[in-house]
Amino acid sequence: MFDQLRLFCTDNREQITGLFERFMRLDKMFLLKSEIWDEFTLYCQEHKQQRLLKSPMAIALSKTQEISVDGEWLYMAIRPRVARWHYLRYCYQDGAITEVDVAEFMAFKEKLIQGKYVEQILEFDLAPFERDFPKMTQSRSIGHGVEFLNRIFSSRLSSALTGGDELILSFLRVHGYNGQPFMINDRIKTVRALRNALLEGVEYLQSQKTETEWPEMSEALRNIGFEPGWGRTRGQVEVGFSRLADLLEAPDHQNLERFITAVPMIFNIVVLSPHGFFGQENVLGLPDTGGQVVYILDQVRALEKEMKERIYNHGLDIKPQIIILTRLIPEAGETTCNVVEEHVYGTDNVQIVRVPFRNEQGEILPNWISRFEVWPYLERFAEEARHEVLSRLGRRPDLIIGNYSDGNLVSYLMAKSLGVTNCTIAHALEKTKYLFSSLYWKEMEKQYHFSCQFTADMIAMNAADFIITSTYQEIAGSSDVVGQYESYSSFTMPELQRVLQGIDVFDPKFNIVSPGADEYVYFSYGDKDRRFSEYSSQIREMIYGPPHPEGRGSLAEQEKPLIFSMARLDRIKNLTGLVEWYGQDEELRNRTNLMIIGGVVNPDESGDEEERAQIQLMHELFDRYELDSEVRWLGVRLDKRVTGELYRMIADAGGVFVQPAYFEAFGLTVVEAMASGLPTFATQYGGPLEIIENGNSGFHIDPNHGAVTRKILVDFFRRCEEDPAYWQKISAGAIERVNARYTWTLYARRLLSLTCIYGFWKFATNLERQETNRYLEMLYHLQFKRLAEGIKH
Ligand code: UDP
Ligand code: LCN
Repeated sequence: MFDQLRLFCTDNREQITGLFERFMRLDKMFLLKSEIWDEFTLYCQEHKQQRLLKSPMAIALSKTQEISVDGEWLYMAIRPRVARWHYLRYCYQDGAITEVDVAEFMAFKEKLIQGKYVEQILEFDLAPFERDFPKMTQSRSIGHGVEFLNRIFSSRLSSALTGGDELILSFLRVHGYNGQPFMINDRIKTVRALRNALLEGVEYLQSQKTETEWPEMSEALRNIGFEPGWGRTRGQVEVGFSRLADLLEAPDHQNLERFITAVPMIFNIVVLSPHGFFGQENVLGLPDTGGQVVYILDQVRALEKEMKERIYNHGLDIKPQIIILTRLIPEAGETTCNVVEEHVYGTDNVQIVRVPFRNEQGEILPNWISRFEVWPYLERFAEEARHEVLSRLGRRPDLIIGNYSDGNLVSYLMAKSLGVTNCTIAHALEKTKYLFSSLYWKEMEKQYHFSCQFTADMIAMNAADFIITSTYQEIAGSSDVVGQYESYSSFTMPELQRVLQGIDVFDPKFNIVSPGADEYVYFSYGDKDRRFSEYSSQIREMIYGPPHPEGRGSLAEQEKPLIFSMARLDRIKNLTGLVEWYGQDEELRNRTNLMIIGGVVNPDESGDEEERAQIQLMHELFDRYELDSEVRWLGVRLDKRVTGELYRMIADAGGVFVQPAYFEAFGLTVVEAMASGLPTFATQYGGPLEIIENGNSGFHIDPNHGAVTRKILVDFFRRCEEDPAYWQKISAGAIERVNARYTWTLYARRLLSLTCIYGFWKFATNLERQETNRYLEMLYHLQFKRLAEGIKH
């Protein structure tokens, strides 16, 4: 592509110069994808250069994500395929196009911001540390890291085993619980002895009745060299023995995965989620408190259930335990965030444990603070949290799961000091949420402290043993859109750091494991027998009742279907955008009512800057478009059973759900609404692009093009009027999609299996990445801590 482009530019210098001068005259230093393409097509039209539209320049520009420009030079960042980048430089003076490296591209952007080239800046680059580390090469493999590792390492393992390597043997030896060894004892000293023991073991098992359980066989098997953990029944133990025998004969990756995931390794898990209000009631919708809380509470329930089932099938009698560590907030309003310990409903042994944030003098911070301000408190929090965990479990946990940037950093610190497998989950990487968040970090620093956050992200992501993402697009985007993790591959924060390789999305640590929606709460409106009818009148009152004390607006024409949306009242959620589209569209107003749940209606009750601005804007829109009899806005926190029934009641009346965010990392409300059977219209930026198949299980909307979105909505309601089966079709498609792809049972199975496999490979290979970890430690101590100390309260 590049050679053709260069040739084309030489042969068509005049047109190319004209086009690039047009870019320059826009008087912007940085142009983004859609702008670049729009300007290019306009140029072709205005200069009657339609042939350019089929030229190598058109191909290059269609893949250009960004252009940086000044009076002398123009730099293009081209992404020809998912997660692959090339950088080109164009010189106005001689018309030459040259390919440059990422460092030069960054340096040029820094120059534009700072007004001069700055030679010396911290360059952060992980590539040299990872040269020998196996990486995937195909973009379709991204997010399937464990399969890749299994494939490449099982062939290595195969040759190691033929050479008499004792790897499997030593791996089996490390397992046990509270002094009780599992799997094998020291009667088995070599691989050959293991093979013989397995043969002898199978022979013995075949002499036993099918229903015989481990305790009856334990003595005989112990004498051969086996300890508990192989299974509860004779049949299970035999399967385990045969699998291992097969594996020792010829390790293929599927067999290996099956065997490793059946080894008892996970009894205790620690989950970290410091920021926001983490609680089980009265919290959803408060600032920084949304899907992550819902995700974790559903996650731990599913994990505990799966752990119990696995432990039972291993033939062990151990009660698994999960601890969620969050922040203790003494002034916690109507929440329980001031309580040190809370049992998680619907579980046997899962606790929320709260540890405070302390200032330098050791005093406890009394109030909620924004997720953007937590950085100076995390190291101390990690230290206290570690003591808490050790004293409660009496041992190290088997897995630490970090959530969001702060939780991931704490999990990094804890896993490092405890030597435990560490998994991180981003939920929402802020970098792609805010335009130019790294380039203009300085301007945003006071409010957002992205210098800390992006540095913390790089440390935690690179130190994690494995990373779970909810979708593929979260890692690597799509052919047109840059992925959230991909945005960390290279970027610059002028005057602070230039990142040449921050994260590599081809790293096999990435695995897509999608969350679900609690199936006991979010199920189809058509499932009449399961409905929570006890809430019907309360919900009817909520929707159609007179003005609500914590709301604004009451619906005058109750027979119209509802457009519903619910989210935290963050700017990015764009609930105000939806209200504005509605206000502007007469037909939509005639055909439907709008209901919004989010935030609080009184700005004085909000402690969050962004939320206050949104509340004010919402009131302005009500006034400007006179919406009080067509839009109902409630600033309430609902129990999730009420929410579930609310979705369904809106579906009963032919309504829809709209998720209008400028960007949504995943979007649990989207999955909840779809599971309830609501036709769902959700942003095309982020997770919903992958959750919804446009036109089948819902619709994508573009929050930046309100008029188009309004038309999509109006067309839908028109079509439903002509053909009511259309609503049913989309509703059924939504339910089907969620059932097939987004369930917590699938999630828990996968997460536990990943923990076993990464644990094994970490033990068996050099997955430890010691060099990388040493480098990250420097970044933590010399860069992150210094930045964090700059934030004071
Ligand atoms: N939610 C709620 N009340 C609100 C706002 C949100 O109950 O006022 C719940 C919603 O049902 C969903 C979660 O909070 O379970 C929001 O998750 P999502 O992934 O959609 O967005 P996030 O808030 O995490 O960005
Ligand atoms: C955070 C978000 O912003 C949402 O998009 C996700 O659905 C949620 O976390 C759960 O991962």
